[in-house]
Amino acid sequence: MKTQVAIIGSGPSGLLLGQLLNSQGIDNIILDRVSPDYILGRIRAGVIEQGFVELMKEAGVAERMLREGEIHHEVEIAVHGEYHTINLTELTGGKSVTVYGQTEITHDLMDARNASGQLSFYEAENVMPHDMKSDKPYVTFEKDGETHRIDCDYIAGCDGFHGVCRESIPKGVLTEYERVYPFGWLGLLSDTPPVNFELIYVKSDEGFALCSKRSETRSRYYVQVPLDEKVENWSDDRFWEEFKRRLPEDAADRLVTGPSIEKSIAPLRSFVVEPMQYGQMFLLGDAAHIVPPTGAKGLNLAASDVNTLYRILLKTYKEGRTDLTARYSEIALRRVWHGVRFSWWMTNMLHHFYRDSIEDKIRDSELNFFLASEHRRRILAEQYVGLPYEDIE
Ligand code: RFL
Ligand code: PHB
Repeated sequence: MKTQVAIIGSGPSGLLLGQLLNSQGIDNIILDRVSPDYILGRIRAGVIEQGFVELMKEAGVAERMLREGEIHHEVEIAVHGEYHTINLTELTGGKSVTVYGQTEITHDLMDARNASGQLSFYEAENVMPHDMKSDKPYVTFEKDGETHRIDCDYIAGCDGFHGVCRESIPKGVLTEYERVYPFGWLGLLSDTPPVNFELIYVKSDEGFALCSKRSETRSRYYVQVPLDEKVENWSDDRFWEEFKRRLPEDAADRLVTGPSIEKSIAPLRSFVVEPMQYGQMFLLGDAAHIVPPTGAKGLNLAASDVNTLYRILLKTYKEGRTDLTARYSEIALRRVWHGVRFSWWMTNMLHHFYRDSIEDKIRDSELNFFLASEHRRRILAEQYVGLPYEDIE
């Protein structure tokens, strides 16, 4: 087989890149090692920046998101029972975020891909990129006992943190930056009315909690748990009890509990590799960087990588530019580091690390400092709604 761009990974990065390229007549094939249903079963992000919404519009797949997604003009931070409202729209001169689940985005992108007739291979085994340093890279994989080969111009590594693309780059080429936090988030999804219209990030003596949602009838809640916690030890009742303990009194009184649809623990990590490319292969999204979910930036950074690579490939194919592909990593990383810093900062301020330590007292002080004036809340708001994408000249 032959294509222009071989895309490894059918998460939001791979699907959105494929759809944008399709819209400009740039041929691509998507490969994933698991099935579409498996991908749709992962419950992940919920807060979408405006830049991402604009990209979905450009790809022609935003119709349902615009209809069903909720626009949020505010976010609440509750510290030891006291609410602080971050008015995103006032503080940023009119910006907002959209609450629309990653599962729904993936669904919409998969539907559009099916309608486009472009090739995709799911449950592809032993996917492997080759000759990335040459101008004739290719990808091999196995499907139903047969080995296939895709010759291409470029390979897009959209295969997440545990993917094969980053691993296939020779040792010594990449520099890895990593921080593992001493806790994780236990998340629960339930068909119960959300406790609040706006999201509430909660800092309490018992630890962090987050009230999020997927719709007016579906809630997504999280509590900070030690790194070694096992999800099997958390019955729904135990979750609700612990979650309620952390909420401000009025929210605890309003909370409606119910059976979980999904419950899982995500460890928190900051991770970046530099550079985000190797020859004709580019790394996008979680394949190149991971952030703790506190700033709601993971999926949004994946979208900005897609934006960067898409615009570079467009100028390369349509305008004959030969200089831009080599600059992908440098351009993408500038925005990535802002997102990594913001997520690290929010994680630091909102979580307890080690009880009674001087660092935890300083974290409290920093949070109080940033919530105390409009000028400082604006710094938080500008980053929460998302920094602008860089133009590709
Ligand atoms: P994905 O979604 O992991 O998709 C990668 C795909 O690649 C496939 N794959 C392979 N295919 C072929 N061969 C191989 N060897 C392969 N290895 C892997 C996988 O099967 C998979 O289908 O990466 P992508 O597309 O870069 O998307 C990244 C996002 O999923 C991630 O950043 C976000 O979910 C992070 N995140 C959040 N981001 C936000 O912007 N806002 C949020 O509110 C938010 N909340 C969250 C989150 C992540 C969470 N967890 C569980 C990590 C909340 C949580 C709890
Ligand atoms: C979510 O709804 O899953 C969510 C929302 C905001 C975050 C992280 C996760 O910061």
